[in-house]
Amino acid sequence: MESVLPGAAALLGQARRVVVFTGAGISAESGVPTFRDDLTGLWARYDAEQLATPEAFHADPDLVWGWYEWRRARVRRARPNPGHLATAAIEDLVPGTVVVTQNVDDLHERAGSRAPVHLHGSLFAPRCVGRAAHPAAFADPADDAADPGEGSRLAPPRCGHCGALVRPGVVWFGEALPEAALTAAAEAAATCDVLLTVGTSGVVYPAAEIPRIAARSGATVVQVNPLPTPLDAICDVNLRGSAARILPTLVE
Ligand code: BV8
Repeated sequence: MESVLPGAAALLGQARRVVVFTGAGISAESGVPTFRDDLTGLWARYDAEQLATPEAFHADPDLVWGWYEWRRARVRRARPNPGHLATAAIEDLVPGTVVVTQNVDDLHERAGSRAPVHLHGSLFAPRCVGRAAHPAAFADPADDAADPGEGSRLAPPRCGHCGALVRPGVVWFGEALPEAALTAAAEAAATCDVLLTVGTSGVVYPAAEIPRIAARSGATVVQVNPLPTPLDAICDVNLRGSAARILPTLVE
């Protein structure tokens, strides 16, 4: 039985500044695998250290690039779900809403969110590993590549400027988050009235600090997740259920 938040509409209706903080769980009902939960989680079949680190890419670029191209193909086939659409509706309801996502898919954008803050980069912004931050001087296969299939090995493209390998435009373990994104997310969390944390296990830092900043700043923190997480303790309300079912009830 999904739980609902009595007076949710009033909570959001009275809020001047809202942060919607999302993780892989909001994309689960679009068919995009999460990382850590149940058997569909990506990490259940792969070792994060094996694939989501610069060392892994250096050691085996074809395996890592193939994994990201498989994920990119899955996202391209996915559609935003009612959770993404409700998030965009919250932005319409409360103009001072900031969407902060750990996700590297583009489902928030495709649901109508205007400028989500991507803390961990994007599957759709591959970049040159060379020293200079070259513009996309390579034929990005995103548009026409077929699904390479899970576990496929694919040689990454080469940069047209310097010939270096092209890598996924995501933040790997051990890499710093984009400073502007992290600063914007922290400032939004420190000044919001309400923070909704949706579909995240809350274990990856520094992103997991964002809901904690909001709690310390006196905001009302509401969690949407079918399962308990370490964030339960800092939330004023824990709504047990899926993003696609619960978020629309907050904007009815
Ligand atoms: C850094 C890449 C320093 C992109 C990712 C020990 C303690 C604390 C921290 C550390 C530590 N050891 C190392 C660290 C740091 C490390 C870290 O936090 N490790 C953790 C695992 C302990 N962090 C880093 O390395 C970061 N960088 O610290 O750099 C630095 C500073 C300066 C200069 C140089 C270096 C980088 C972190 C980013 C790593 N990149 N991914 C990609 O491949 O996608 S992390 C990966 O986890 C994804 O990005 C993902 O977004 C992120 C968080 O996961 P979630 O989104 O929460 O997903 P998860 O599967 O875990 O949970 C899903 C949830 O949804 C579940 O709760 C489930 O119940 C729920 N759910 C399921 N279905 C639904 C649902 N909810 C709602 N509706 C549903 N239908």
